Amino acid sequence: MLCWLICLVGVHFRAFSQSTINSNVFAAYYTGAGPVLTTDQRVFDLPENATNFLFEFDFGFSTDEVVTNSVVFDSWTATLQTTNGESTVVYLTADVTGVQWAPPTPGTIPLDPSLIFRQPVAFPSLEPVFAQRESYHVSVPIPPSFSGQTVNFYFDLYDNLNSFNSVGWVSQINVVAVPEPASWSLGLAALTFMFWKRRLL
Ligand SMILES: [Ca+2]
Repeated sequence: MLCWLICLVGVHFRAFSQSTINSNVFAAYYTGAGPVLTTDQRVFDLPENATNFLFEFDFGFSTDEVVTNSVVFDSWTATLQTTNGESTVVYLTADVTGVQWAPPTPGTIPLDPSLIFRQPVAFPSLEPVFAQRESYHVSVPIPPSFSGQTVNFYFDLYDNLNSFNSVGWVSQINVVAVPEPASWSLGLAALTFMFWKRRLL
């Protein structure tokens, strides 16, 4: 896995962006189409205070592969990189073994996996249906070195070219402000009131 991530990060300047649906809203990519690597690429101009913002999106991965020794599995990997290539962070990679959050990758910015908010969501209706599937709503932090930079947000589908296929998908990707503690408190107060009122009814 580690070797594969290093190769993947290094190949981005040559990656070909190809969307099968609509890369700006929802895109799904399937193995078996020929290329070893298929990339969803989205460009963002980040503000100077990028650490005050998060990337927010849904993603999922599904596969017919099974866990086998000595096999590099099909995978679906999210990476953020400045257009000058100086800063890179790997947010996650998913394969038949599950999701690795912020996998340590040489040459990239380390990220504490606990800083990635993730919540399971329903898998969309995609054909064909594969044996194993997982999907999440995710918010990821933006490291300081990305402030004021033009960046590429990549989702890469690696195809190991065996007979077992996979699909990776990603929703619209939004840049959202980090919630203020005050708004969290207000939201919590509103929820508390709502549940308290519901118990009285
Ligand atoms: Ca495969």
